[in-house]
Amino acid sequence: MAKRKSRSGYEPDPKMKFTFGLWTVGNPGADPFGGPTRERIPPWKIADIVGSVGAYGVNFHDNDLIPIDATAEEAAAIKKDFRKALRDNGLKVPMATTNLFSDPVFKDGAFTSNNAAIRAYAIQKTMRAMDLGAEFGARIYVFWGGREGCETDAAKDPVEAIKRSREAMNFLCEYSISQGYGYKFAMEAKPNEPRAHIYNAVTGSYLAFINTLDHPEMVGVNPEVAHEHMAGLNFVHQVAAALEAGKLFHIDLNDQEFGRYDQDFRFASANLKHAFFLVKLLEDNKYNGPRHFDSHAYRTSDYTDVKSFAAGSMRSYMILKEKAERWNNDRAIQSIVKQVNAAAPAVSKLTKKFTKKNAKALLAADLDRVQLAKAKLPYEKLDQLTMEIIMGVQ
Ligand code: GLT
Ligand code: MN
Ligand code: MN
Repeated sequence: MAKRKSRSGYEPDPKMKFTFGLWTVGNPGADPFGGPTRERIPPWKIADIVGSVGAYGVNFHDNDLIPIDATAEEAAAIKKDFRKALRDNGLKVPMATTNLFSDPVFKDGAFTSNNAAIRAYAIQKTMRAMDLGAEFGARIYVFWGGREGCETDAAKDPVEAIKRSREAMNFLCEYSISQGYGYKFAMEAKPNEPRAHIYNAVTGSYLAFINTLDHPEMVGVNPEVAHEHMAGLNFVHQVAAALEAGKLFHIDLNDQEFGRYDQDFRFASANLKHAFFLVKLLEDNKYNGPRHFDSHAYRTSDYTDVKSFAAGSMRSYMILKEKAERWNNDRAIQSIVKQVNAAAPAVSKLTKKFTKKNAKALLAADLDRVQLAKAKLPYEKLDQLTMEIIMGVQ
């Protein structure tokens, strides 16, 4: 059994590529019912916080770094300070994205807006934001269509919305290629908030959409725990589908109570069992992209507590990673896993590939359903052993 580490033994491992967004650690704590509870701090100061907790990198939307109405001189000064903070803290910028949701121009969407000039502006803004990301070394570009949706289907043709999204993605793929940026695009789904209904509501929708693009090889997904849980889905299964398809380009880790508003809680703070299986899935499958924490500290926190929030996110991941190893090395668990995964070489070789011969042999095979149904499946025992690992007594 793996040795249990001391309280201080779960430092963030750079190989995990733990990242935070300027918009997450710098979130000032506003909600729909009240204004900010923390002062807004500049990007370089946010980078200092991210660096102080030992993270790998920091990501941004164009306007997290450069305000939408900044002059060229202001932009240059902000970039200079930010670049210095990145250097001082040894931080990378693995991912960048575009804010296509805050400004009133996007109130009815960006790429799917009914107004062709707004659609063009959204693409133009994204091209500029891609330039900015590339300037800081970003190689992953996230697309979260926060306002790509509607309140009423009277407002927008949903088929047209898909076509408009495709046109934008095809254009931007070509832009990345022509600029030599080498971006991988990661599409992020969400079912609702801020719109009543957002198109491509779940990760699976994007997995289907990607294959209709001109450059599907450039495009993958960025699933977020909270978003799939808002939809009542099993996030681990969504991520597994993306992994298996070779499309998990980025991941947004946070937490969310089922059936509530978009909470963006600290990773592993609400649904520990799901968080455990998620970490196990990522580690077992050797996911090596960034692990981004897309969450906010409670509105009650000050910036000292924000540091606890950021450090805690990474620490919980490291703890769950150790628990996943413990699960993989636990003799009682592995013997059940082995027992339930019953091998049947004589028939499984027939189903590997369809041939007329295999089909004929399979039809003739002696598969006694009554006998087969008798195989033991001690999943209660297996789950209890799993829970005891999660609860820390195994
Ligand atoms: C916004 C959203 C997130 C997205 C970010 C990227 S912005 O905070 O809630 O889920 O990942 O645009
Ligand atoms: Mn969210
Ligand atoms: Mn997200």
